[in-house]
Amino acid sequence: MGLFDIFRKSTKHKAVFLGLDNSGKSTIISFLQEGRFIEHTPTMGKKSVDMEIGGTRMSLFDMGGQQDFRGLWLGELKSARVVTFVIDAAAPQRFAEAKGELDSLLPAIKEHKIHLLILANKHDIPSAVSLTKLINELKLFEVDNFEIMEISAKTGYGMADAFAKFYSLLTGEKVKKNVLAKAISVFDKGGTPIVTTYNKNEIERVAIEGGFLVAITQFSKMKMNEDEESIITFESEKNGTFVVAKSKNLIGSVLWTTDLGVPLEQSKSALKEMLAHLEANAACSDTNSIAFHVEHYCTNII
Ligand SMILES: Nc1nc2c(ncn2[C@@H]2O[C@H](COP(=O)(O)OP(=O)(O)OP(=O)(O)O)[C@@H](O)[C@H]2O)c(=O)[nH]1
Ligand SMILES: [Mg+2]
Repeated sequence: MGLFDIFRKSTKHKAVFLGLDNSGKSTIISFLQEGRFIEHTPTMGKKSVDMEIGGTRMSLFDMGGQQDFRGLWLGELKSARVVTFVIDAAAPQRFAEAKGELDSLLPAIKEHKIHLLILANKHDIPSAVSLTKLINELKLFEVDNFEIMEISAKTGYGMADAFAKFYSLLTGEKVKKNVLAKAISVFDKGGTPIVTTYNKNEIERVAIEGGFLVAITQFSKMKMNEDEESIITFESEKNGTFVVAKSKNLIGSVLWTTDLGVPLEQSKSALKEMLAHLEANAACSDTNSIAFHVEHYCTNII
């Protein structure tokens, strides 16, 4: 190992992902890397994943959560800046066990001045408990200094906010999630609206809804091959730029404006990624399922 390697090592930030087996640690890490849900088998022992974002190198340690591997946790924790402790919010029968494991980590977390981020995962499951209930049931008010967020590594709910928080804790740099659209609307392939979601500050609801309809109507009139990858923009003087794209079963549209501060290209990719996510995860013939998945995924875009 040369001097340069030592230098590079010292600038790499380490985070350790802990929590019971089946809580979703590996799924969260792969969502952070790929921006989509990937199914995993249980982690045997530990796995480390390197990521580089904006020139910052990060090592994420994905620790196996099964009883046999929990003895490895403390050894990795000491050199970490952040511990992400994942809890399956839809498994209340395992809350006591999760709390027991968390409590056993707290002295080392305190001693080494490690940031603690608790992720209440599986928010997509209807029986998942609320954050307030989780805090009460796990008596988290007894823990000093931690952050807690609600996410779903399956639908993407809250993932961009969780990543922004994670990155800030890990690097000390303040980052904010990029808002990539003012509004999002999804239609079936025949052009019937299914769901429209607005940026919470948005007041021009009616005008925007009208704008989406105009854009979709124009889009539908265009002659395109069934499997042609098409993404088209429509300028609206009043609202901004409507980007429209289709996937196999759906048509999606986002409203982009210059004041978002992100390039149009980024909003276009976000739209394409959202459609791919919906095709893979939602039951495309069921409008309720599409609406549910759009609402969840949109927390990453608006
Ligand atoms: N519904 C739902 N399922 C999820 C979510 N996150 C993970 N899962 C599922 O939960 C199971 C366990 O996920 P993993 O990421 O392998 O869990 P883990 O914490 O890494 O488990 P170990 O490696 O054994 O410690 C998998 O079947 C995932 O698909 C989520 O947000 N919602
Ligand atoms: Mg795992």
